[in-house]
Amino acid sequence: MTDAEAVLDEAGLKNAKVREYVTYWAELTGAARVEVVTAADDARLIKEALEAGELQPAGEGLYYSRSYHKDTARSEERTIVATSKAEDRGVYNNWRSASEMTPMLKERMRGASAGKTMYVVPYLMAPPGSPLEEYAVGVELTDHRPVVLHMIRMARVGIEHVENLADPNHFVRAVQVTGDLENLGQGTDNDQRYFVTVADERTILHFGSSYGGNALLGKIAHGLRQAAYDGWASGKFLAEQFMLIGITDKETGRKFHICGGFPSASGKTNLAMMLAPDALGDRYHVSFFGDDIAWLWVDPADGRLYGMNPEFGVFGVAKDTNESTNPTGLRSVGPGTGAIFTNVAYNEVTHEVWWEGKTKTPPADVTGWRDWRGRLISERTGDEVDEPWSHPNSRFTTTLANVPNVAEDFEDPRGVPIDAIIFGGRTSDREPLVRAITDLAEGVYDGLTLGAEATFAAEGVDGQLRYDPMSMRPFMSYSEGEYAAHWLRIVGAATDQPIFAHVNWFQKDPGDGHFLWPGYRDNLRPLLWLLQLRAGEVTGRQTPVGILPTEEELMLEGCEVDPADLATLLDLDVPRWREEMGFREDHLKQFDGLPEEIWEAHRRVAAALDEA
Ligand code: GTP
Ligand code: SPV
Ligand code: MN
Repeated sequence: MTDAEAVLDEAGLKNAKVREYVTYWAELTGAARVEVVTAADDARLIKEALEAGELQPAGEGLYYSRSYHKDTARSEERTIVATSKAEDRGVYNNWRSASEMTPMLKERMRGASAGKTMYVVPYLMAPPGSPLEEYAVGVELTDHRPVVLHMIRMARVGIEHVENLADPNHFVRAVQVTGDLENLGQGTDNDQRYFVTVADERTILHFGSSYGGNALLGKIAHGLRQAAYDGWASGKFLAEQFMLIGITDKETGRKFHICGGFPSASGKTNLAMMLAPDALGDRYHVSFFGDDIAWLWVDPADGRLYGMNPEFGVFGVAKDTNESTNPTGLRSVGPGTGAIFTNVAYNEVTHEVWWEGKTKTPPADVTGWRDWRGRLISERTGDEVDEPWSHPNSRFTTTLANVPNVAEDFEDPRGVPIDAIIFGGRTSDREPLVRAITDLAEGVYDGLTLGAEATFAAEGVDGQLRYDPMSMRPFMSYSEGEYAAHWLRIVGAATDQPIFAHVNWFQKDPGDGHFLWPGYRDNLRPLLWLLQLRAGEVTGRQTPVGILPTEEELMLEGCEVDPADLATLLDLDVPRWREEMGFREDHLKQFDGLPEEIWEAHRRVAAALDEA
């Protein structure tokens, strides 16, 4: 192999701790070459990837890629948080001891990058100058060029982020080794993959995938799991799978910010890219700050909760993105954006891409079209004819700057003050359109009891009804009891408290299964009501599970919702809720050391339901 030291010298990478880390892993993985990457290398790397067939052209400045067909989503089962303290074991973090996992991962990675290039990707998961910048620095080592191209879009990449650190050792070590994808036993008893965050050593070791959250380590492994652990260990901040938006009232000039968690593939990106409904667009504007991760802290200077998006790009679900659901999404991957589409359908003649829901029906002329696995559509027979053309977890990758409604101040290192925190998921019954919660413990309790249908963003769980606390179930890195206490401490330190709410865009008619709420752009309506409630401009009606809007209070002009459906959306199914309280009790009982305030909130809600 080439001399890693010489490569680092040539790149001007001087941080001795980073150099040590790079040379150690170059040696262990047996990579044939080392290459240091900066965002400015993008055009060259794109060209190389096109030549190597890792990417295909998909229009002007647009690219297409396929991942290995057994490597298309996060694997929750194979994802582990390891530390040296058994107290860090939670219900969802798949805790194992670091002394067991680190040697195991090293063994798997040993020699596994032979013949390949090991790319060194220094990155920052924060706008430069952020008060949380010291937690945002990392260096991903990857042996797969498309991972580099995704990282350049999803994080701020360049050696400047690791030079001149106050503590040269304070960066996340994030190693991704792809392995022999065809022989890893994905999904079998002999599964070789492991995706491990050694949280108390700030080291991420992912073996056996080059797709999405398994491989773009700045994103959820660092931005969520590691950052959540750091935020708790330092006592300074929260890191959550939250979107973050601004809403401007153009009439009054007032600006509001809402953040909130919906489980994977449950509407965060769509909400953040939301165009106000036509009838409200003259007055209100929604701006995009983030669609998947928010870090939250309190500024003692003004006592407000602040939030920022650590990411630089969007890794969004393609399915059902179209002119009516998400026109902003389509613009953000338009010509010249440098966007990369993965695992959608691709036309090798015209270079077009297509996914389910992009248009009502697939292209009529199937000439040149191949499905996400690369098989010609024209050669489909029998049952294959009905199979989707794109993978349900197919995605697009683009930078924030390409998002038409990105906020002017999206890179402001100070972050933005948070007015409201919302939770929501795919819940086909019980959960009304919106219910507001003004008490902190009850808000945290509500987040912890978020129940929803799981999606295809993770392998093998699609459609399962399960609790997904704060939408963090797959990203939880320490125990849930501590997590709840940390939430109460951080948000409790704000003298100006945000309002909480639970929203649900996914209630269905039990008869024919249609969604009761039109969703997408219309989701602005319940959010405006929530802000009005916080400002004391509406009162709603108090129920045992929070404040619900009355029909008159919701701005419904131009909204096409069936009156009977609307009545259901704004109603509370009390018997169903009483039953739910029993499930919640069992769910919460799993968590050791859950703060008494959370149990009190649970009992308060249960008692109110009994009286209702
Ligand atoms: P991750 O990136 O996996 O964390 O997902 P996400 O929460 O950002 O979900 P996203 O916005 O990408 O939406 C996932 C799927 O839900 C897409 O297929 C959307 O079209 C669909 N969806 C989003 N919002 C709505 C809505 O209001 N109503 C309905 N019916 N579907 C929606
Ligand atoms: C999710 O699954 O919640 C995502 C996509 O945001 S991934 O980066 O694959 O985790
Ligand atoms: Mn996500």
